Amino acid sequence: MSMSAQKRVRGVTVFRPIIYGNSCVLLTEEERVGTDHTHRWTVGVRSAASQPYPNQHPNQQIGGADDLSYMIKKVTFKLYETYKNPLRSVEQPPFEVTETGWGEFDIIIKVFFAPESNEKPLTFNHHLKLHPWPVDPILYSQPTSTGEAVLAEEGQPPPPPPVLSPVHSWQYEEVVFTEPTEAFYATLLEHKPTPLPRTNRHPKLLTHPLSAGGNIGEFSQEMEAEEGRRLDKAKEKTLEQIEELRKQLVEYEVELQGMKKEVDEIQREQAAAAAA
Ligand code: SLL
Repeated sequence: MSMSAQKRVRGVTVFRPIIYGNSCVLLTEEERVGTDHTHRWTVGVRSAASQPYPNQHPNQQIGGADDLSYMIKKVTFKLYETYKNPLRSVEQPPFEVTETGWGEFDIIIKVFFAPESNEKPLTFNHHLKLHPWPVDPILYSQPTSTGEAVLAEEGQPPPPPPVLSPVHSWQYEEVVFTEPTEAFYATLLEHKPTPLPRTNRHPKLLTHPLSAGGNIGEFSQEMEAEEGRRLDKAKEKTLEQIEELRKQLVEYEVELQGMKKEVDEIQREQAAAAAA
C-alpha cells in the first residue's frame, strides 16, 4: 500500500528543532589585501544539536549534527543586492551560504519542505551579525542554573573585552508539523533528531555567546530548561500583576461609586434649594 502525500494523519503533531543564523570570523591579513572585506561568514539552517566539539571551523561549530534533507528540500537566502546573484538557492545539505563582506544586513531565509509533506515554506528574517554584542553587565552575566542572572558586583574586575572572532548569532526554532501527510509522517518517524547534549560541551575558556540572550557554547538541554524556568517566572509575575491591577480596579470602582453618591447628594440639595 503506498503512503499518501495528500491524506493527513489525524490528531498527530511532530516537531523538529532547527536553528538558523550565522557565524563569522575575521579575515586574515593576507586575505584582506586588495579588498575592503573584513569577515568571512556562513549563514545557514541546521539541526539544533551540534557536532561534538572540537574539530570544526568556527563557522561550522554551532548546530548541524543531523542532515535535514529528509524534511528540507531547499533553502533560499536573499542577500544584500550588491552580492553577485543575491538570491542564493541551496538544494542540498548543508543548507548554508559562505561569503565575505564588511557589513551587516538582513537576510531573508526561506525554507522549502519535502514535496510529500505538502507544507508551505517557512520564512525567517536573520540579521547577519559580524560585530560582537557590547559587553554590558546584563550580557556579561550568564544565566545560572536557577535561571537568575548574576550581575557583576561593584568593585569586581571589569568584564573581559568582547571577542571579535568568531561571532555567532543563532536562533532556535521548533518546526511544528500538524497532522502531517501519511508519507511525510513515515519519513519523520525514520529520522529522529539527535538530542541536545545535557550541558554545553565546549571548554570554558572557549565559550562564546550564541546570541544576544546570554546563552553560551552550544544549544543544550540545560539552556532549554533555563528558558522554561524564565517563562514560568514571567508567567508568575504576569499573574501577580494582573491580580494587583484587579485589586486596584475594585478600589477605584468603590471610589467612583462614592463620588457618584456625593454628586447625587449635591444635586439633590441644589434642586431642593432652588425649589425653596
Ligand atoms: C550597512 N546597510 O551600511 C548596511 C549594508 C552591506 C554589506 C551592508 C559587501 C557586499 C559586496 C558587504 O559586506 N556589504 O561586496 O557586494 O552596514
